[in-house]
Amino acid sequence: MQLRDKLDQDRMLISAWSTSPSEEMAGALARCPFDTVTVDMQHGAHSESTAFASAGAIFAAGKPAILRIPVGRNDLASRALDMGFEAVIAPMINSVADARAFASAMKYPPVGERSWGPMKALQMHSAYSPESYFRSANGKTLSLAMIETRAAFAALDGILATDGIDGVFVGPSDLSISWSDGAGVDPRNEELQDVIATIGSRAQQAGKFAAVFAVDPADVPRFGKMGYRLAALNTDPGIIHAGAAVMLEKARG
Ligand code: 3PY
Ligand code: MG
Repeated sequence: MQLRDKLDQDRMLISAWSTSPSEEMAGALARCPFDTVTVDMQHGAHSESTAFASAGAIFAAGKPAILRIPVGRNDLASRALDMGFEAVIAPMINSVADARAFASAMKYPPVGERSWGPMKALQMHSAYSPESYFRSANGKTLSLAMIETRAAFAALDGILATDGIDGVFVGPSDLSISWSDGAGVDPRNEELQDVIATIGSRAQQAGKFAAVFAVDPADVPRFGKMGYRLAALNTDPGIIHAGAAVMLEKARG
């Protein structure tokens, strides 16, 4: 099932977060019971080649793949869709103009200016003909604009109203830096919770999806109550550390 269809089922989806430049590791994450895997090219160590190979490994495990592009790399957003990623997260979307440029790379005309060439995506999703892929791509692919600064929060309604933007993705670490005017980084700061809740409810009102990076998995049910439909959990090293801690505690009695 495609990511868009899973999101339409109205339950909280959980994504793993792949930072290690390894398709084997991305495939291993996809074989865990996550709903999807996000490959991070902004802060993760992925190159284009490891990211694109990871999309194939994630797809082979029966899961949809999401790519986070580096700041402003809208060329990679179109390319990610061609390579079979079903959603793209764009960091630091701080204005309606940023949102429009991102949406334009993600959607075919008349919504945007995505150029034709989804050869790998067509191989992966073999139920599509070129014509049926073209007709459904704008509706099935997801453009998620990151809200992670005060400027983005101020522009939120305009970003949500932008044609071709399917949802927002909250980055609580950068948001905490911006909110404190650079005083520190504290993604679980109490003061931010109201801001995160407001973003969730405004996205719902606008008929768009809200997603968030969850530093602590214990926060995910609360995000669900705020209207969020997708939460990304920690990074692959974090997941290995957490698993190792559980195993070692058992082994050492
Ligand atoms: C942030 O919290 O700033 C993020 O970008 C999450 O990955
Ligand atoms: Mg960030």
